[in-house]
Amino acid sequence: MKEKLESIKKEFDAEIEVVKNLNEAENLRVKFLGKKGLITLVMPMLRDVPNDQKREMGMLVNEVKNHIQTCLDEKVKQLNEQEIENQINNAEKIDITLPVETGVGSLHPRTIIQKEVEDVFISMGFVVDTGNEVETEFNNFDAVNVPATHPARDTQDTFWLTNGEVLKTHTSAAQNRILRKYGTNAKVIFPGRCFRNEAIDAGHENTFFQIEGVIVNENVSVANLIYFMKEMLSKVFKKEVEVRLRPGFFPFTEPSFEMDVKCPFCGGSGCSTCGGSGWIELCPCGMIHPNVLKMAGIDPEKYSGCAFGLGFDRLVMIKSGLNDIRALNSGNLKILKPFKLNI
Ligand code: FA5
Repeated sequence: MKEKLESIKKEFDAEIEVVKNLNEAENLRVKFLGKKGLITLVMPMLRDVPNDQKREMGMLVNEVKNHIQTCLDEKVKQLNEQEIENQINNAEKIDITLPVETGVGSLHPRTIIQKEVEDVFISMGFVVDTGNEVETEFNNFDAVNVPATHPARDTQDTFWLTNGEVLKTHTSAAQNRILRKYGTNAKVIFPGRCFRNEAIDAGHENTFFQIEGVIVNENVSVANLIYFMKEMLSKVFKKEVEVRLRPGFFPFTEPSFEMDVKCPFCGGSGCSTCGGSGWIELCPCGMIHPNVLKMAGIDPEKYSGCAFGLGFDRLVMIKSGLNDIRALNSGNLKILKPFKLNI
């Protein structure tokens, strides 16, 4: 029996050396330790061993069995590690030289141009602030001289919340808060999203953007308004532009104007961007109404101010050549991603 055990051990030692994978290791385990394996088959021989040698032979069987089990465990461990190594090095290696569709995004046209406009204002000494999207009825209407009975309310119908607040219809809704915050030395712009109950078409959205600005100090006049607007538009259109003022009406400015810019594309001769008129209407503006200053705690006898708005989507469309405002809120990457500035 001893010889038999030694020959099994020898056979096992030779075969384990050439095992190349987990499958072969399992076959070896079955061959030597399985129910009908060589070690199991040798056990009945113990019966014929003389009693005084039984203990020694029993220990030898266990020794060979343990040897086989330990060698197999070690082999399986090695093969598993090798398998992981192979996966890392070969099969699952990432080839960084392959061209990959990364899906990297780009800034929305609005964001690009908003940053551009803000930078221009900052360079002229303005502070950039912001307004709320949900506003009180007072701030959106009453504080800018549009009391409940004023017909101007009808032109800016909006989405009313059940608590009586509104989705702001214009950036002017922040005027009262901004004027209170910056007081008699205000030089602030405040861009923001606005909402109106609109019949939507290529030029009108229910959700759109405006950029508004106010300047308050002693002796602020229309000249300041024209200077800053002209400077801003010249920088945005990257050329010296001509502007003109037409009379306008806003309850919160007196006098009120519409500022047009001479079409930077055709130079005033008429093209599709300016609709053939040679001028583009861009900035509603005016001198801040004394009532609005008073409601913000500023003495209109001593201080004056001007305010201007910018239909921001309009500017984005002009600069990007988009002819439908709805594309801006669409999330349609085919339109928005290849966006390039015309100017
Ligand atoms: C106002 O909203 C005033 N608050 C602007 C203002 C500010 C005047 C400060 C004086 C002093 P108006 O309703 O005209 O004004 O809107 C201003 C601009 O916002 C428009 O010229 C237009 O470019 C843009 N706008 C208005 N409604 C929409 C809409 N439904 N969709 C897209 N743009 C709009």
